[in-house]
Amino acid sequence: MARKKIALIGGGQIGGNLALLAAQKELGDVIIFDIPKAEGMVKGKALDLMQLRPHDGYDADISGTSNWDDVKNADVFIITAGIPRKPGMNREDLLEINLGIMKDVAANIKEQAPNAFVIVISNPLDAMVYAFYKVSGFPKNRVVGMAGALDSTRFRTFIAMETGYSVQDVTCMVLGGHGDTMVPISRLATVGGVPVTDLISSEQLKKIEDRTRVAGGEIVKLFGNGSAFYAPAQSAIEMAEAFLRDKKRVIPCASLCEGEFGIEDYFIGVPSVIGAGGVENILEFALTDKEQSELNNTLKAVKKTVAETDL
Ligand code: A3D
Repeated sequence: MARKKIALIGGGQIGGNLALLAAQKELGDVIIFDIPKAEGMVKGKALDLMQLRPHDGYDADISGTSNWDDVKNADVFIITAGIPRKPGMNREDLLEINLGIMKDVAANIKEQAPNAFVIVISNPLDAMVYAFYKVSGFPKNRVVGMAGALDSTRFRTFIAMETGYSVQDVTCMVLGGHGDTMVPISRLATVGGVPVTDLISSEQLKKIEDRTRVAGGEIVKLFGNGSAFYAPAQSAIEMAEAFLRDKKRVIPCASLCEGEFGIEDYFIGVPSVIGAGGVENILEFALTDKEQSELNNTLKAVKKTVAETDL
């Protein structure tokens, strides 16, 4: 069977790590695409990664390019094209520049690979995935945003750090937009099936929720120039793997809601089933009044940014 083709649009910090993880997981051949100015950089990264392969013995091909023809008929696209935050910036501050880039990228992907599954990472996430959807005209099941996967692993991490138990046994989800209004659903968080609410105090839990909401900003501040890239890359690779291996994973992702959770026609973080059909389903469940009102609040923030796209 021919190997699958994974196209990474944007070969910066996240793009480079996506390439490494995709190759190590043997998801398929990897093409790192970037603008002509960065062509040498992505060709160099690709060559470096090719030379890492003998250690693990995998045969995936990794290449760098700035020619759209090279990503023709790729199975999966992961888009990180754009600029990241600097300290003091909101994700929304990136809108103007990244929207222009996303429109260009969407038009090119539509032309080169009209049947691909597309994962958007560029920020402001909920507006960027919406923009891709509108410009490409792709069906909703083949367009998804990576955010909830990352926000949930951040929440998991902080719960594990606070309780001292294995991060592997922590399950939880964060819904809503990828911004400070995101909604960690603490009520359903567990450690090995035991409710977290029975393990730590509500004050401790509140601190963890608050840290989760600004976890991206905490890293931006430490870096001084740029944003997180290791965990974001792994989060997106899990989504790509779920699609390529038809795993039916249930991952919080920015999916197009058409009535689910009372949300109409917006991409926002909801539990999504990812398999060979792309986003195959959204798992709706009963929220408490407080959770629903928090979700309505985060939707307001998403609507505001989406309105600024004029799409
Ligand atoms: P960075 O290392 O700057 O890489 C971005 C790359 O995009 C650069 O190599 C650019 O040259 C390239 N690029 C710019 N314009 C184009 C274009 N038209 N076509 C192709 N490539 C282009 O940034 P990064 O990798 O750290 O972050 C990438 C994006 O992801 C940013 O917008 C971040 O804000 C966002 N991000 C999102 C999350 C989420 O959880 C949603 C987390 C972390 C970062």
